[in-house]
Amino acid sequence: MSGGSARSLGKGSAPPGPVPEGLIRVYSMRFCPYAQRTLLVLTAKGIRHEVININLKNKPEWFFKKNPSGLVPVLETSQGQLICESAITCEYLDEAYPEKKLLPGDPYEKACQKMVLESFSKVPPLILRILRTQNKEDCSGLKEELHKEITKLEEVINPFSLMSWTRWQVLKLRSR
Ligand SMILES: N[C@@H](CCC(=O)N[C@@H](CS)C(=O)NCC(=O)O)C(=O)O
Repeated sequence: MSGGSARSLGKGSAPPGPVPEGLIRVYSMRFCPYAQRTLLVLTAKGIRHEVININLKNKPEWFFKKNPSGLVPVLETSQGQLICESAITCEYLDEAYPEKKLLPGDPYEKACQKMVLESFSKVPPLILRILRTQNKEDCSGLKEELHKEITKLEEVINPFSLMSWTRWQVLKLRSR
């Protein structure tokens, strides 16, 4: 992997060249939880990739050709194919690099994993909304909602991995 900690490209920057053969590129932003999904899958599967960070507050003009909605993550292959939406990038990577499968083959098991992912998708925006809310009283409903979502997830995910991290984040938010 290369470029993960590189400076972000913004307006006025030169568009990057074609993706070298044997690599896949991910347009990312260092603190984006959605881009982290794609990066986690790339890492878990040992896929050779390069990262280009995008300055989301001052997006390069050329980035809209990669994804007209202007959102990261986006994957680009050496054939110039573009794939966006984090869940779709993850599934694409799992299918395009089948040596080490992450999603189960059984359709029901696969559907279950997608349901968990869909449920978890409610968590990052809630955390962001809480962090952005200045007035602590306004936050209580959001915190309650977050707690409810995490409790649901705890029933299906190993409590010693992702959930223990998320729980720790919630405890920190509660003590604010
Ligand atoms: N549904 C999208 C959400 C991606 C998303 O919201 N990315 C944020 C960064 S965390 C972004 O690109 N924001 C730029 C903008 O809103 O203009 C996905 O799952 O990929």
